[in-house]
Amino acid sequence: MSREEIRGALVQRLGSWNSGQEMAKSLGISRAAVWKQVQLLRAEGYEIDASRRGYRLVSLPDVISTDLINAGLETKFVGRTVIYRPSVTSTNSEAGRIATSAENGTVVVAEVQTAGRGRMERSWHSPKGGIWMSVILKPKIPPALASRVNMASAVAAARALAGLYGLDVRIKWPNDLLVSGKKVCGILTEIGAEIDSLDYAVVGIGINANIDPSRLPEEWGATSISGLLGREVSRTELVQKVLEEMERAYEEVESSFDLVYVAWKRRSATVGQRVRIITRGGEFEGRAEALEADGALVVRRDDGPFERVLAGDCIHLRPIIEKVEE
Ligand code: BT5
Repeated sequence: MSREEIRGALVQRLGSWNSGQEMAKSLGISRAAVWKQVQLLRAEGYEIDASRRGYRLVSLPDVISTDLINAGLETKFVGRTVIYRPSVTSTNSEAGRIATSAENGTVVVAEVQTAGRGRMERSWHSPKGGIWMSVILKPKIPPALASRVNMASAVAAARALAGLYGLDVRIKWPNDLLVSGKKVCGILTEIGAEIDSLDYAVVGIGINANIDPSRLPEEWGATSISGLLGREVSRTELVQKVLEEMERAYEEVESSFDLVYVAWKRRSATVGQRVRIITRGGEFEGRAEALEADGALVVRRDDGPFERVLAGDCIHLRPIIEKVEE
């Protein structure tokens, strides 16, 4: 336990000196015991200076932990409870199991997922280095408006990536995040509801953070943040930023949904594109014309009519380049 406490004390005062004697006194252990714990933290990748002034944490390793996420998290309720697991089947499944009794804003985050899930029973590749987390939300809205949570989550994740790294993040309908046309983040929202009220939404967010993009199959059209930036990023900082943006967007959903809707439309990668739409009812091609407030994509079909699509898959096609007559 004392290693956790020493880590917590150093993380809170990152970059500042902490007297070994005072640490020992406040934890009720010997100075030699403090030294031993510092050695163990160094072995975990924490860069810690030691001098006569005591100990100073210089940099954090790229590990995810509850106390690292909590230190400096500027939210009121999202992420106030963080459940960290080194390995799970799926953070969405784990969160779904506890959702009814959990506090609004509880987060489940894992280092790896052994059976990560995409939409429509597809699988989601979740190796070490990414961010795989689920946020339990309990908005006071009817189930018919649940798509708003989905929109807000895509907007929040996009704002986080744009805000931290200056990336031009676009939302491919319904809610994949693309940078330079490649997918860096996928979102899977699952809900528990009665007929007239939403009990909870579990928002699963997967971000390819520090993952070598050459290890992602070509046909996925995917990349990672480290691949785009040419350097690794702090996953702790990214998790915190996503949680802060989730809280902001969630509050907008309850008070001024228009802000979310406008941001969602503004970042669209899909409107204006030629698309192939695949729904349970069949497939068609056309031009994506608009996004509506209920989350629907409006497509002008090649065979004539406009169609509102509420659920399904969307593939961006290459534009048809018409031949200019000589
Ligand atoms: C999604 O599904 O994009 C939603 C992914 C949600 C993942 C998070 S991680 C935390 C939480 N816990 C879970 O179990 N899930 C959520 P979809 O649009 O269906 O995309 C799935 C498809 O993307 C797959 O069929 C692959 O083609 C591709 N894919 C799989 N892993 C990928 C990855 N890491 N990066 C990019 N593409 C991937």
